[in-house]
This record gives sequence, C-alpha cells and structure tokens, in this order.
Amino acid sequence: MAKFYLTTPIYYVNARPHIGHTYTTVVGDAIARYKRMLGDEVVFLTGTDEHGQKIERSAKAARMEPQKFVDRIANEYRSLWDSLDLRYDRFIRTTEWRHERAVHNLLCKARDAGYIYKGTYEGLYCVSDELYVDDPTAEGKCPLCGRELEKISEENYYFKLSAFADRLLELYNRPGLPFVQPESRRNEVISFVKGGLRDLSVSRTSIKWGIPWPDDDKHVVYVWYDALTSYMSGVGYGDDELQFEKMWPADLHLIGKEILRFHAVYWPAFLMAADEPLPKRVVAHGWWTFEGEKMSKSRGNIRLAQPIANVLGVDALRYFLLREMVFGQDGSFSYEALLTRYNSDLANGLGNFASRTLAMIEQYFGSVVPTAAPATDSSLAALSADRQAAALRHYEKFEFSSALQSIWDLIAAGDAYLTREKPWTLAADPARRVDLGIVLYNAAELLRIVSMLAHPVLPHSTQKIWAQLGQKTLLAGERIDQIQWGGLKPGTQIEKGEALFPRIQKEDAIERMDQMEEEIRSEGAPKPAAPAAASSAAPAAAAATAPAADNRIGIEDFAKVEMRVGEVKSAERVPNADKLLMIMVDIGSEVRQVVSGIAQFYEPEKLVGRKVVVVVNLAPRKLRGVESNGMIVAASVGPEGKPVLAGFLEDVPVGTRLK
Ligand code: ME8
Repeated sequence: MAKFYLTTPIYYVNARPHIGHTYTTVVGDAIARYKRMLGDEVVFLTGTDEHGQKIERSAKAARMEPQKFVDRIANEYRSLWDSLDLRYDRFIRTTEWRHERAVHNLLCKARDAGYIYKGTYEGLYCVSDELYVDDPTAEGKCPLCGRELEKISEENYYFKLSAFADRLLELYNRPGLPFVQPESRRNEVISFVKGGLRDLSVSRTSIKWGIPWPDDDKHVVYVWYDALTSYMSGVGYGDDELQFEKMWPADLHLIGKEILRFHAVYWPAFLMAADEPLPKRVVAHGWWTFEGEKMSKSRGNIRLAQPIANVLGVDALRYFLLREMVFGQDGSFSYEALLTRYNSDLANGLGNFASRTLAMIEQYFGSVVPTAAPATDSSLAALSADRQAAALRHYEKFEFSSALQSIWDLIAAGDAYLTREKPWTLAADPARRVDLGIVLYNAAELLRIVSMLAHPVLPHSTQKIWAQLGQKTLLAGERIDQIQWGGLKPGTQIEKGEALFPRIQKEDAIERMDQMEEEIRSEGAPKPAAPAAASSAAPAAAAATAPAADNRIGIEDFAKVEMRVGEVKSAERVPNADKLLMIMVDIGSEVRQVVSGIAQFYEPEKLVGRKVVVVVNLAPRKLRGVESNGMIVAASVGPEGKPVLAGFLEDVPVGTRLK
C-alpha cells in the first residue's frame, strides 16, 4: 500500500477562517479522499500558525493573553473543519510542546552543520507577512502585500541561504516530477533564486511570542522557520521517529501562491542544511477574489463558508469551490455564480438525473433493478469508460474542474439517453418491457458510476445515491480506478430517497446567506460584548443572550461604539431582498444610508419621521450590493428574533450621543 502524506498551510490565528482557507482545505480533503479510493494510506495534515508579531498584536488588540487568544481561534478552525466534515488526520498547532521540540531539533542540526551564524539586521520589515525586505526597489512598501514597512535594527541569528542557490536550482530542474507546480510558479521561483539569494535572519529579539532560541532566550525563532517545521512535527519529528520515518517526506504541500517563496526556496534550504529529506512537491493554487480583489482578512472583503454550507449543504460548497476555480488560476467568488452552479449542475443535473432514474425503477419495476440482458447499450458503456479515464487523469493533476466536467458529461449523456429512449413511452406498451428494463438498467448503471467518480468531491450526496441504488458498502472503500461497466446487479432493491439538491430560489438563498454571514460576524472574532442590537441586515439571535461573565468589557470598550439619535428621512425596500430596507437617516451631522433587516416587520412609509438609535461608527459594508453606513439598533425578540426598534419616551434632539 503506497503512503501519501499531504498538507495544507497551517493558518494564522489572527482572524477567523474564510472561503480562501476553506478552499485549500477542501482541495486537500478531496485529494485525500481520491487517494484513499486508490488504496493509498493517506495522512492529511492541517493546523494553525500561532506565533509571531502579527498574532501578538492581534491578541493585544483583543485584550487577551496570547495563549488564550490562539486557543480560541485554533478551536474555531478545528470546529469549522469538523462541521464541514473535512477529514484531516493530524491537526498541528505551533504552540504544542512536541512542535517546539521539533523546531529545536531541526535548528540545531542546521547550526551544527555550520549554516547558522550571528549578525545584525538593519532595515525594513513587514509585520503582516513576517518578512524582512531588503529590496531597494520596495519604496517602503511590502512587495507581497503592499503595506507600509517598519524600520528595525536587530542582532539576529542568520541562516546561510546563499549557500543553497545551486542545489535549489538543481532541485527545480530535476527530471521527472517537478518540485514546484504549476509550471508558471516554477519559473517564478527559478528567476527569484537566479536573482541572487541573501542570507536570512531566522531569529527575533523584538518579540516575545515565539519559540525560544535554543541556548539563547533573548531570541525567538523566526515564525516562518517555526511554521514550516510543523509539516514534520505533525507526523512525529523529534517525538515519534517510527511514525516520522513512515510518513516523511511529505508527498505534497498544497499552498496559495502568495507563500510560494517560503515553501519552494526557504523550506527546502532549511531541510538541506539539516540533512533531512525534501518534500516531493509544492503545488500552489490561485486566489479567490471578491469584487475584484484578493479575498483576505486584512482587506475585510471576506466571505465565510458556514452560511453556504448551512443553506445549500456541504457538498454544494465543495462542488462550487472545485468546479468554479480552474486549479492554479484565480477565481471570482459570488453568491450569484454559486447559485447558478447549484441550480444548473446539482439540482437540474445530478439531482434530477438520480431522481428520475430511481423514480422510474420504483414505478415500473417495483424498486428492483431490472436486467439489462440480452443487450446493454455499448455506446453508453464506451463513453463511460472514456470519461472515467479522463476524470482520473484530471484528478491526478488536481484539475478538479476538468474532472467534474468529464463526470458531468456522463450525466448529460444519461439525460440525453432517457430523452431519446423515452422509457415512459416504452412503459405504456407491455411488449416493450424488456427494452424498458434495458434502458433503466443502463441509466442506473451510469448513475452508479457517476456516484463513484464524483465521490471525492461530493462525499455525502454520492454516498446517499450509492445507498439509494441498494449498495450496502461505504463508497469511500471502493476503488475509483477499478470501475467496471455492469457492476450493478439486476435484482438489487433500490430505495428512492428525498431529493438530493432541491431547486432553490436564488434571491431567497442569497438573503439567507447574507443574514447568516451578518450573524456570524456580529458574534465577533475576537468576541465583542454585543449590545442588545439587531444587526444591520437582520436581528442577530445571539444578541438576545446576555454576555457571560468572562466576556465583560470595560467602559472604554463600550465607549468605542458611537450611538446617536437619528430621524428617518426616507425608507424603501431593497429590490429582490424580502428582509432589507434602505433607510436614509439624519444623524445630526449628515444624512446616512443604512441597510436594515427589518422589512418583514416595519412598513417603510410608516418609518418616516421616526426617531431611531444608530450605531454611526461601523465600517461600511455592502448588503445585496447596497452600501450600509451604520446600524439601526433594535431588540431581537422571541425565537425568530423579531426586531423591535429602540426609541425614546421623551423627545430627544437628532444627533444626541447615547452613553
Ligand atoms: O500564510 N484564495 O497563513 P494564512 C485562496 N500561516 N486561498 C486563500 C485565500 C484566497 N483569497 N486566502 C487565504 C499563512 N487562502 C501562514 C502559512 S504554512 C507553513 C504557514 C489560503 O492564514 C491559501 O492556502 O494567511 C493561503 O496560502 C493560506 O490560506 C494562507 O493562510
């Protein structure tokens, strides 16, 4: 049995996970499921990157002890992956003691081999990317993220990166499996190394939140040296040698393209210095963009995975992420595209083909798979073999979008077959019963094969189809590379279940997802003490519960929320959004546009002239394409969170601040 060890990046815990992080983890999960269906022994690692200045600052901003802060966000990552059924085998946190030991091990081996020395760094540093920038063309801005650089001067330990240029170039140019993929990224790395490598500072004295340097605790280990080592500590390096020997080197590091240099240049050099085996390959994917920019927590333009999973199901989320993004390129995220895919490919495509096939077997053959004898449709069998081979070729190269296209070709062929053969007409003629059986057998067999092929991407719905087709095994245990036409046994009892992907009304789904996003955000990370307020999109159920004692805030936190008395000047419904009103509200200094989720409970025209309480210092955000510059405060009443607007018994001048 071949082993296959793959990793995602370990994610920073300075903010909660978004669609970008979910994407990489979904890709990893799908590859792991695919490899398991080939019979490989798979270990899939993910985890969290918990040290460094960025985290230290985030914890400080949240007024929390760093360890408590990182515990909380690491937990969020873990529970999100669990709730999405993303089946990692190892979850490594860089604050675990076994990880610290592994970092010391690797570092000491490099030091003992003479690749680490002491020196002074004076220059610019990007806190966000934890990167020294000595590029004279940088003009004070980080070349990776564009943020302002900070000037620092530190005595540090240096890693002799410059000693590895030749060996690295050899690695990129080795014959056979390329170390870096796709090709465009490999070229990028080659030209970076050819441009000249400078030694790299691998310790910091300016921060405390990190792994202490072995034998010199004035320094902590550079966060990237620390983080990259998690790929080894996660499988037992310096702790469980037996396990480590079995799993290392990693077969695949899956990353986003912005962290290519760390993985394809620094990491192999760190390993060469310590004389450890190198990972087999690094594969970089593109970015999800949202409204034209990279989706990222620092830009604040993120979308979350949970609302999609809650409204459309986990499989729909996976399908969209893997079908819509051409692996390696950037992809543009929108709810609109998500729902178009859902309705066309899942509801009308797979869902409909499954339900009509199963319904006809139920209706015409009493839920028993008919026999295909004396003939099967050889053209369908041939097409199936051809598309199977194509899907596997694409899976091998992680080209999920193309693999799914090949599988969906089979669904389209099945639909066309039913339309052409018209089993409903055959059923009306008792003399054609054998033909009817053949047609429905072929359709069901095609469905069985589709469910096997699509399993790595749609694990839950394909398992349901599998069971509906009367299969008693777990689909995950089947061999995806050994599918044979004719595997479905005539006489098998099928069971038509409920629709797998019910058609969904676009506007309604978007509204529900928007509302959930808003609710999750207002729960806060780090958790703000919620005033009993409705969110600007909809009443937040969570706001109805009193904050727990350990979530109490000081008056200075409360003072950060600027609430003022406003008067509604006009209100109208947001088109295609049942719950949203666009309200122009006079707050004394100006008239503000606020979008509020109260449309089901307040008639817009009756609001005009009403005094309301407005949170005026919220960052602007768009709801269904309409900008909202604040939030109207309401109580959230009852289990459905009915909003009741806050108001005053006495008359209060517009613009007055609430304290
Ligand atoms: O970089 N589109 O952590 P991180 C696609 N801790 N993928 C995205 C994405 C987007 N818009 N945004 C994030 C770190 N990702 C380091 C890694 S590894 C030893 C240390 C995904 O929390 C993508 O995989 O910033 C990217 O590389 C990763 O999240 C960055 O996560």
